[in-house]
Amino acid sequence: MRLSRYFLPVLKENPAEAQIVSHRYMLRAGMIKQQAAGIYSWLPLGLRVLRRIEQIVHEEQVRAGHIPLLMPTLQPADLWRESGRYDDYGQEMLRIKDRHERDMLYGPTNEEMITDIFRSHVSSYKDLPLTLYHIQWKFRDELRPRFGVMRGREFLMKDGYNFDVDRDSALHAYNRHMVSYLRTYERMGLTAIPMRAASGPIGGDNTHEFLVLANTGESEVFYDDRVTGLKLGARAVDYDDRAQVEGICGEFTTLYARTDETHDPALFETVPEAHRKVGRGIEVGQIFYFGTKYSDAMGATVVTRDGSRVPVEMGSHGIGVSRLLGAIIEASHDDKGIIWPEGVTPFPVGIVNLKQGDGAADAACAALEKALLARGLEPLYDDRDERAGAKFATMDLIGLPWRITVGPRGLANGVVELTSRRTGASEELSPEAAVERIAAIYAEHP
Ligand code: P5A
Repeated sequence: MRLSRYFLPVLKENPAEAQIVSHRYMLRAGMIKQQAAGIYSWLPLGLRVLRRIEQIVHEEQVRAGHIPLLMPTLQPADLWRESGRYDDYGQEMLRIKDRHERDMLYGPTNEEMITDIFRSHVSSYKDLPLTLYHIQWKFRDELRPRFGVMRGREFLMKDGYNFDVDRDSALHAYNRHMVSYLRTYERMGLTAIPMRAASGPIGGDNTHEFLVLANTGESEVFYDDRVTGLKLGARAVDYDDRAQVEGICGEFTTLYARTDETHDPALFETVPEAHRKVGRGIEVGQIFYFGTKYSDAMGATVVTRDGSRVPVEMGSHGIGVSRLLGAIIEASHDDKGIIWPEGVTPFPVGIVNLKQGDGAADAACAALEKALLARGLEPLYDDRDERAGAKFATMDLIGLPWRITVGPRGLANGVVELTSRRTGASEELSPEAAVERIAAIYAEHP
């Protein structure tokens, strides 16, 4: 992509309404535009990151054996009357009437609708286990929408729902989600700690939230700081292996880590003092096991192996897809701008032409662009007729992890400069070697 033809409306000034760094940088980098409180347009650069995050979420869900579908944003109120939540949900639910005066709502979550799909089509244990998920916009009329996409009213969520014949199988689904989420967040360059939580309006008593530590987080967290060193890494996971998956969950949930809702001061005291930490965190996901709460209320039953009919066991599992952009920026930035982890960056590399209009520099940039594209790596080429300083400032603000700088002086010696946004370290190398290096870096971040 050539910057001269792109739509990247960067702001020079700090927007007054943004209280936290991620919101400020998302506005300044031309990623989002607010259209109403808690409701945003996703401008091209923001959309590219959102799509990367969605892609990683999809890949890890499919790897865990979960199946995508797509449910609508608008739902009939009658489904929610069946579960009793139409009245319970209160003012957070946006209620709408259609032209026939039928009560509708903009879905804040989809437990009822997925249970309705299930009961219409599945009636035997032979079709289980089954986990269906989608990535879809939600609406919650939050009392205090704030911090940009972090607490929006309209926001993008991955929500998945498991259906199992018995409790053991449903707990395996719960564990499978925990492990797939750990991998998902790691691929985005995040450390997200599973913490025992409270279930709120979703229900059930077995639930974990995933928290990214950040001073600007909305939740107070209490933890043994050794949890921050745990990594799933590249280990092979067999999602059908109940013992292995349960073992990994044990590894990540044994050390003390809780939100203020479930904090147990006496138990916390047993953590060695040097490891006892209190901080703040951003909730980027939550998983729930709630058994038969919805299947009982809505009559979703299956025939078991012995011929009896039982309500299906369920859980639901969510990732805050749009919130993740804010969380990643909170975790990865400096005073010049965003620093995208390779896994989610909108473009893998930027090309800065120090002397637009110089024949050799223009040709070298075009050749680099072509060579990178041939490797499936689309660069953002700053081909504007601007000062070098302005080009660097834009690149630093939008946070591409790598930059190739091309100028007549280097080219005379056969070199370009490759710079890491994270460390600021630069090295000179031939254009071909720079392409190889970028390709090698991204081979580790499919
Ligand atoms: C699980 C999936 C649920 O709704 N039902 C379906 C369950 N869980 S949840 O914890 O309420 O939401 C899941 C994740 O969505 C993100 N989230 C938000 N993101 C941006 N703005 C909001 N207002 C908002 N509310 C929830 C969080 O990351 C949460 O973990």
